[in-house]
Amino acid sequence: MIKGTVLKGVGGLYTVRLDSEYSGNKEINLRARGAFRHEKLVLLTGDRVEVEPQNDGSFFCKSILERKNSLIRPPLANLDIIFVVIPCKKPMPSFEIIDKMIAIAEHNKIEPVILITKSDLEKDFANDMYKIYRHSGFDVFITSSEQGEGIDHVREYLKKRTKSNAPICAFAGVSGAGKSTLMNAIFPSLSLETGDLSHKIERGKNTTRHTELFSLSQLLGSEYNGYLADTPGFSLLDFERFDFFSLDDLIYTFRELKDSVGKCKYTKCSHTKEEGCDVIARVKSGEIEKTRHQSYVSLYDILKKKPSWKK
Ligand SMILES: Nc1nc2c(ncn2[C@@H]2O[C@H](COP(=O)(O)OP(=O)(O)O)[C@@H](O)[C@H]2O)c(=O)[nH]1
Ligand SMILES: [Mg+2]
Ligand SMILES: [Zn+2]
Repeated sequence: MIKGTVLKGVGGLYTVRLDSEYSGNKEINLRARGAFRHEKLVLLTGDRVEVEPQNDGSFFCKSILERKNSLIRPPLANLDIIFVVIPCKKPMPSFEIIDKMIAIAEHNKIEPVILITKSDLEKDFANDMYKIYRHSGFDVFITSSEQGEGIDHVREYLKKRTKSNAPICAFAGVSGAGKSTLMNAIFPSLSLETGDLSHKIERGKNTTRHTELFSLSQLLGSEYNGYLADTPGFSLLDFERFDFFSLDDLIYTFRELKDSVGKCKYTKCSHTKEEGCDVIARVKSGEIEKTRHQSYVSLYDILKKKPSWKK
């Protein structure tokens, strides 16, 4: 059986990188068709598939292997590491959006790594963010594609993470965060399209239209494995409507909060305002960052309002 990974899909035509060469080819194209289409299965970038060569030389997708996870935004399957790209300015980030992205990643067993961009625009804010997320238990990088800050660190980090594993990694964040520019700075051979935010809206064009995986053995060298994706930025409105998980799961998506489970005065503690709450005590002592707890409370309120049939 020939297996491979879906690198991209544009207009129903998918590019698959095979695990080993077939007839001298490592990459093939295929269309989702026949029986496959009737099952209403939609291939996602990152999917692991079994393919079969046809008599006419084309390929047929036999099955999609079980997914570790799948996201709607960015539209990707089997993600292992998500680089949450946060600009210091232009557009100004909100902690709630950042922590929501992190929570969604954690819930889907995707490791969030924080990439602060455009540090040339707002150095103090970059440092504050760095402290908050390091203290909360994440790997964090401060970068400026403009000034070259942090670029080598991120490249080295990718090498470290892909030497003995083959993770699927993606850069994700709001439109205009500097994702494509940063990927170009790390890997000049990529030359991804980048653009000014206001410019994009004016022309109604989104510079990164689809999600494509790039092979890290091609970008970093043959001793490295896995894939890296640039993703189309989402607008904040898209993200507001984002439907994710239930109230009971929430605490487990905040890695530094979940140690408090079972330690509060009330067993049904919501960790938002109760007396005798271990989370609140740890916020007061400075062990938990205030902004992280504030995001937890906002997400708690959103999830509480969610109709029960959606839970
Ligand atoms: N000042 C500054 N601007 C940046 C930096 N990185 C990206 N930009 C600008 O931010 C805008 C959006 O960048 P882009 O990479 O297309 O963002 P994406 O939508 O996240 O892929 C572009 O006008 C870039 O020139 C940076 O490090 N510093
Ligand atoms: Mg882009
Ligand atoms: Zn509590």
